[in-house]
Amino acid sequence: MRPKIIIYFFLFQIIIVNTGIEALYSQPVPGQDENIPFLVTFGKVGETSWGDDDLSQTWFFSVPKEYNGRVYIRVFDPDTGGEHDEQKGNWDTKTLYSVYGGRGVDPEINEDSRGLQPTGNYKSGTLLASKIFSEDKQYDNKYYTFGPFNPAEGDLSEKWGYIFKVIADGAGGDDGNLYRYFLSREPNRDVPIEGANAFTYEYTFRMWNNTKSVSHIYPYVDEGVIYVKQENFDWDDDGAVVIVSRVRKGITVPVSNEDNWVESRIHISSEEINSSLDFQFHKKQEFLVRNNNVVISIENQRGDNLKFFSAPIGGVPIYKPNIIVRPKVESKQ
Ligand SMILES: [Ca+2]
Ligand SMILES: [Ca+2]
Ligand SMILES: [Ca+2]
Ligand SMILES: [Ca+2]
Repeated sequence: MRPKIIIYFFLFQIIIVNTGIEALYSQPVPGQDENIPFLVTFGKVGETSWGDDDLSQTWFFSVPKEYNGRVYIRVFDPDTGGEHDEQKGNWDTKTLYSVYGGRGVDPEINEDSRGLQPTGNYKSGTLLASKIFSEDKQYDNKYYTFGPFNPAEGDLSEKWGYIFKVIADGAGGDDGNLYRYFLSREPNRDVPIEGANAFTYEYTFRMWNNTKSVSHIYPYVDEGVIYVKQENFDWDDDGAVVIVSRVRKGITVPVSNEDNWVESRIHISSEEINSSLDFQFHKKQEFLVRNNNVVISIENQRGDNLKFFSAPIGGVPIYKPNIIVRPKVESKQ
């Protein structure tokens, strides 16, 4: 390459990074802007005081209608044992991962499908693949890959494209299974699908064991939202949860301590409609709260749950001080 061409090439790369375009290409779960090390699901007889309220976690992967390649759903460290996981007594946790497609998956049509509680018809759709993992050296600190799937095996939504649902259920034992997902176009590598995304309605995750770390999740605020109710579980009184948006510099919300839910209402201003909020999880500075697992969900005034996207819609919201609004908080503990 001649020097001039090289300069143009690097300028182009800088533009891509600065505009956040790369976010559209990534489907790691947790997402790359979230700074969350792992998802967590405990075994069937896990104690909720360890940080998982319902021993089940549901995620959705959306693939654009235009994509006609293969789809793989990769799970990193699907086993419970060895590295990454949270031990209680012997390693005895079993986790059932199930992948669903077809009609009935779309959570905007079928509320049970959202998997807020592992009850009712939350396993709606057609089972495409499933596998149970226990302590297993073969998959410790390694990937297991579901697929290939044809995009058309997902549930077609006009808005989101083809939707696949993945449920991790605690099927036995009391240890915590920590894991991650990646939606890939290849079976043995993480290769993102352009325009794909992932979302959940109830996020159960592990915080870093580092007092300096800040984790984020990005709920999307749709038309017609007046206020939202956030609910967080088992935060271990670990510092502060702060909400930032393009018109909100940062407000703290009431947080839970041990094995309890705490909720509060946050009024939404019109400038926050059609954008993502940034829920920031700032760890306690005075001492390290270790192995903190936490659950969060958010619903609007109609009781409809907001989606948390791994690649935030509209990008990571940045506070812009030139827009003046006065958000107020009503807490209801
Ligand atoms: Ca492991
Ligand atoms: Ca155990
Ligand atoms: Ca694991
Ligand atoms: Ca916790």
